[in-house]
Amino acid sequence: MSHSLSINKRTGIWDWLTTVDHKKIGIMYLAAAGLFFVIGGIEAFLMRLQLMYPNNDLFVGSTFNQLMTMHGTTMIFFVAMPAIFGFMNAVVPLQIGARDVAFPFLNSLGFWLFFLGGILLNVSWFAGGAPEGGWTAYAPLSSSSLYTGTGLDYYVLGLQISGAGSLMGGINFLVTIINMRAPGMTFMRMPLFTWTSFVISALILFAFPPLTVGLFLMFFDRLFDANFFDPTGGGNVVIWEHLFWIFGHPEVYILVLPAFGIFSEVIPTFSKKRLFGYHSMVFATVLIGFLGFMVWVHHMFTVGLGPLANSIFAVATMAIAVPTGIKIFNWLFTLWGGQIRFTTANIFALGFIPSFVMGGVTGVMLAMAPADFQFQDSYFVVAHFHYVILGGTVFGLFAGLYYWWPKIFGRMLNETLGKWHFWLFFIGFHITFFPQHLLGVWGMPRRVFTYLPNQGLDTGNFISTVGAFFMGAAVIVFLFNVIWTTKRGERAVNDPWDGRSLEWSISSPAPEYNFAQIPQIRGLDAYWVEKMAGNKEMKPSEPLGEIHMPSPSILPLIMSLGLFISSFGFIYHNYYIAGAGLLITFACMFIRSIKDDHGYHIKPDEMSERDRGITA
Ligand code: HEM
Ligand SMILES: [Cu+2]
Repeated sequence: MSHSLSINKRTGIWDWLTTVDHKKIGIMYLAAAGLFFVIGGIEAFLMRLQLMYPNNDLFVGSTFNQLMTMHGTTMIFFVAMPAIFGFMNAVVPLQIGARDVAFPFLNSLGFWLFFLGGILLNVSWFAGGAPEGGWTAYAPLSSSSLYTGTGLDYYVLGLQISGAGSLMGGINFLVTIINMRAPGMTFMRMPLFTWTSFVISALILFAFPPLTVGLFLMFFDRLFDANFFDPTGGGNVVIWEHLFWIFGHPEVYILVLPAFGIFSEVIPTFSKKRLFGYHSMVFATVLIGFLGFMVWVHHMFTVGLGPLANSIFAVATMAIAVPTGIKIFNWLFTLWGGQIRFTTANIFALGFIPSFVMGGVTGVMLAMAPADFQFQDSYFVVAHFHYVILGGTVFGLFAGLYYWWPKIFGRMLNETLGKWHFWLFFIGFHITFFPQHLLGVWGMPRRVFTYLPNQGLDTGNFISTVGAFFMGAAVIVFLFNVIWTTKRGERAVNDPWDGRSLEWSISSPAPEYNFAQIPQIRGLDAYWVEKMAGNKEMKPSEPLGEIHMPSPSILPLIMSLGLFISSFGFIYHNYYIAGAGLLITFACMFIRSIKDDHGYHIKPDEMSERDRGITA
């Protein structure tokens, strides 16, 4: 509308609801992931309580199935995904020397879609029961309304809405990383976390559409009695499995590659060495990303696709061990001879290595198709995937939190509490999940709510639940650390860890425009290069001038609310509400299209002296 140059300063809650600042959106992603982590963690804990003793009757039948489904779905879609987006938002623009992401408005929209999708899914608890088809929602458990009330409708629409948000986020980061790197920041000078973010953004671009299509078909099956997957109407359950795993397998790499990126930042920093084999790390990342799309059928060995298909996918799966092995050795060689500092971030990285390697080994075991006929749907599988997603992704997320917390929040997390957190978590993790390998081979099936006494499963299950107590304690220590730090934590300097990449060259937390002057990049480990040349700061690539900023907007939230409301209309077959919700969303899109918004400018005298480089 107007070409106003006034600064739209907003404060308090309104600021958070309307912000398009990638750093604030990053914090909101992290906070939301934290909230869902607590919910998903409680669900896990309740399941373990039920399984602590044979013939227990705490949460049985449908209740257990709901806990299991919601735990898995929550952890994957509403904890690991948003936490990764949180770090990407908080870190990637800083690492490439950019002032923002390519599409700030879209970034905010992506967050609100994810968040309201997660809320929608959790509403199901209070609306007649959560979904109970497992996080994979296999048909016909999921496609026919005969089976599970409205729970699965919440699943379908919750994932659809949040999936749209993830797709937008992925596209945004692809464009940001391709287009917005500072002068001199070639692809081969990008920090590894940015590299992994780039690769997983591409994976999101290709992996989420199959899920979207699958969910739409399931939506039609459930709400309009179509028969895509429901065999009673001539549908085909295997098609759903293909669509799901064409998304689902790359998804596990979407979750773990950024963790690899985090370790590739943390280990060199705390070894005071450059990352060993940078080029091979980049190559391995791209190769893993590519192979991630070639192996989805290893989730379907027992479907009956035949020995030829199974063999091809088995070999392709095992091939991924090669680039992954390259990465593991590069981390070890980075540590070798380094001046290692055992900070909390670094011990999470070090603890990750053996844990993840074990998950990798059981992965290769599962990849042998004939062996998989035995392991299939046993607790061995539960042990395997927790070793990779917890030992990989979650360890990575915690390492990243301790590493970047000062940059994100301007305060240092307490290291003593951090160490307590690590040891309780690490020990608890192995106590919980190691016995599950054995339980699996001893015959305990996956997704069961009880077992009989004296069949050799009692001790293993008991130990496993004891481990869960340790992990619960660890998370409480961490939450306490967060609260304590926010109140009285030590203030962070710009570069508390003697870091190597660009984000450490600016103040903690970063000013809203990130860089008063976009820096000139002269090599890999851009900031380290300057430090070694005796410089305290990056060399600017441009004179100090006005900085253009995007305006905040409430539209992304309202747009997402429209879809949220409309979902209830679909779930309860009230098409007035469904239509009204969609109308809200389309109206927002219309307003966004016709409104002429040029953002605003920050003038040099509005920047703090420190960020302008006036005081050293
Ligand atoms: C905090 C400790 C955790 C404990 C104690 C725990 C425990 C469990 C249990 C008991 C099950 C049910 C297994 C079954 O009956 O088949 C389960 C399933 C699952 N968990 Fe966890 N879990 C934890 C953390 C995580 C994390 C961090 C993730 C992912 C980021 C995760 C992802 C999953 C998935 C995807 C399933 C499968 C659900 C399904 O089959 O629908 N879990 N977990
Ligand atoms: Cu897979």
